[in-house]
Amino acid sequence: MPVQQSTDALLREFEEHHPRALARAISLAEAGSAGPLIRQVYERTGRAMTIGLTGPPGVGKSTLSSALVRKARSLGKTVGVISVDPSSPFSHGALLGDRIRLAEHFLDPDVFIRSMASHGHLGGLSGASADAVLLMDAFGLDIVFIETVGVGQSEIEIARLAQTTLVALQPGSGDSIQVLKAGIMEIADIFVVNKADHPMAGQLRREIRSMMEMLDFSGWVPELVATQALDGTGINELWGAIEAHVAYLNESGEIEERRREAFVQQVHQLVLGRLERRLARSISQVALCAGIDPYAAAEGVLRQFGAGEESDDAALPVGRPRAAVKGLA
Ligand SMILES: Nc1nc2c(ncn2[C@@H]2O[C@H](COP(=O)(O)OP(=O)(O)O)[C@@H](O)[C@H]2O)c(=O)[nH]1
Ligand SMILES: [Mg+2]
Repeated sequence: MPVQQSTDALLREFEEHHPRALARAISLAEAGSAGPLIRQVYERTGRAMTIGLTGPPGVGKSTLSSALVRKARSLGKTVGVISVDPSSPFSHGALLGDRIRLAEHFLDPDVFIRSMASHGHLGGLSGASADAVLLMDAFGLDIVFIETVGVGQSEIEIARLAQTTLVALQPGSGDSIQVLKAGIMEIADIFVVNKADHPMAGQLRREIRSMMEMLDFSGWVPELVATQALDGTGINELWGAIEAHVAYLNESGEIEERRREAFVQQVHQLVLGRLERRLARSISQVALCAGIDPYAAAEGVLRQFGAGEESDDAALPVGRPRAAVKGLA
């Protein structure tokens, strides 16, 4: 089937709200081919509440997701859940755990659960996840949860897709402080101390508070909520904190900033992904030239991209003396 025709058919089903159309659309996103569809549905995005959930494996993120989905459903909201595991593309252990934890929602037609992998998206897994968020949003889901498995750089990127980011930490695990040091502190809108039934829960709360004292917050100061995801203790408080954050974003106008950041990140990844592919081709061609030195090779490659030394000059604003512009640098 020609690509155009299949996109049209998919778009029609998507607009008619067939869950299988959303499922197919997200599979396209994983393969890096959802572009044409996203261009068609993009104007319908920007309505969903997006909530990122990150933290070390085993802290209870999927159990928390499940409890939050239950809460959202009790409020009559339709929900999407995206589980992402950037750290282990070949092991589906964490994703299997996610499916078990979320099992109670599988039969609910208003809950759409999806695990993400990246087969060929230009922007890698976070690019595919960004597409999935847009697709769920355009599909009309009220709330989209994005769960990532770890606390590395790609998790931080993925968390940035969300308007509200929850960082879940586990009492009695020495890695909490490591997590806080790894740049996670800065992305948290809400800290969740899960497994509050654990004897070390109070100590972890104190540790988070004292780490927070070392940072300067302008605007929103992260909330700290204790939960027991298994029996639902603290979930209402957590929901209240999420709503307070969303209200803050709307009242302060920061919501626009967050949207812009997510947009910039997505464009950056798409452009970078495409450039990297072309770059790899150009470099391997240049590398075949016998006797070329690395600087000459780099210059040759950059020239192919219109970014050689001469073309840099050529790109200076017209009508401005070159010397003056150079002096500014
Ligand atoms: N004691 C206790 N165990 C919990 C709690 N929340 C989750 N768990 C358990 O922690 C384990 C890991 O949970 P999971 O949601 O898969 O964590 P994830 O890897 O962060 O998604 C499971 O065995 C859960 O049953 C809690 O509040 N208290
Ligand atoms: Mg999980």
